[in-house]
Amino acid sequence: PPGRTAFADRALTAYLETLPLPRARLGGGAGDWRVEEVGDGNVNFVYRVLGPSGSVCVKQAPPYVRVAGESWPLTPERVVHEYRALEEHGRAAPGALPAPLHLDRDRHLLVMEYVEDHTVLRHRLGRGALHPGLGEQVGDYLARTLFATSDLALPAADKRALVAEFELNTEMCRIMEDMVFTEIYRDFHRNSWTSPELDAEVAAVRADACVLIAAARLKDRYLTSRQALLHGDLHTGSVMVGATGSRVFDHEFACFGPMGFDVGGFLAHLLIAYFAADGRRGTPSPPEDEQQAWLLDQVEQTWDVFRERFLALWRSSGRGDSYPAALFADARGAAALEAERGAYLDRVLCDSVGFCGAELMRRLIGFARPTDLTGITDPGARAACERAALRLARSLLVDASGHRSVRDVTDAARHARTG
Ligand code: SR1
Ligand code: MG
Repeated sequence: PPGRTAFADRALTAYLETLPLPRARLGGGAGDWRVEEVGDGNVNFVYRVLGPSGSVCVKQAPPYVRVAGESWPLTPERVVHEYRALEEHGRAAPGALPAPLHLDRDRHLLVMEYVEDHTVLRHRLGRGALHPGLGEQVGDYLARTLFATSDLALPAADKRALVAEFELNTEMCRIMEDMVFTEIYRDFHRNSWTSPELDAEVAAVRADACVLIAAARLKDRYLTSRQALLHGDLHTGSVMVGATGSRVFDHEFACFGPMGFDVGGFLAHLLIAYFAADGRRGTPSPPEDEQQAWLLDQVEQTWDVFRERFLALWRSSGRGDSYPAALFADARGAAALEAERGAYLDRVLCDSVGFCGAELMRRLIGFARPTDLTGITDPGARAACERAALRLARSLLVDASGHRSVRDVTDAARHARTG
């Protein structure tokens, strides 16, 4: 039945021939098109279809988690939310996402631009490479998308309608709620870590009331905040990089939530790459290599650019219903509002630091451990860098507000690395 299994190549090309936009991009007809399965994520089937004039990407959501099969059912409706998030975020940050071309609600399938000559950021980082401008590009994406979908930019009625639409992505949010904030803190069959090397650390984390309370507080924030439309799973596997910049994709976990969930999630994966670089080389030891210094610089750049561009957008386009302009029209009001803008961003930083710690923690000891870490073949070297990352995760989680600037975060990463 449609949507239940991977497409056979011929069925896919015959199907695409019926769609005007993809057909125009590809050129020629179905007989001229080549299909490659390119997905390496946990959840969906992804194809690149190449024609004489161009290519498209087809993503199909089976009613289960691809890597687990039918033993782990999952709503295929996720593709609808992904498509809608591509539209909403694409409007806010033109050029920063692949262009959506077609949504088929019955087949649970979307077609989008295939971004040629780009590489998944995680793969690039795993080879020790840099991508100049990364922090600037992702910081800009975050500022534009999070601002545009917040109450600072949107009239309340429009915002409520969008919130209501994305509330329906509840099964995907449930995965995040469970995976990030709950499952890793107890015995659960899908958890995994470098065992036995990290057994004692995992036991200590689970017995640490400060960690458990901090994680629960963040879960509460994720559950209750409707601050902006999030990507919802922004990591280095959700960003493609190339000579012309970066593209953010894979919005299937999109929902309204706290801005810091996206910002902190991305920072966590830059930091995972930072620690993993030691694992690839052996035991952590100073000095940092060139990539590690660059990664910490990108942590700072991402936040600094996000903050500055968000503030600029607020000053120029803050026409939403919160902070009503009429109340801050005179000079005293304007000064008070400008101070409040800084305080708002300070609160986003505090959230981001906490969520960064939570994401680090779950990627070290839960399901979906990243290839930066699993690719380190020597368990001793892997455990050593993971131990350092766990130290940072704990400190960001339990003392988010103690990290008052992004430089406090990068200092803490250096400190955790050297023990
Ligand atoms: C159902 S597993 C979900 C996790 O794996 C995917 O790769 C996502 O990144 C998510 O964190
Ligand atoms: Mg994904």
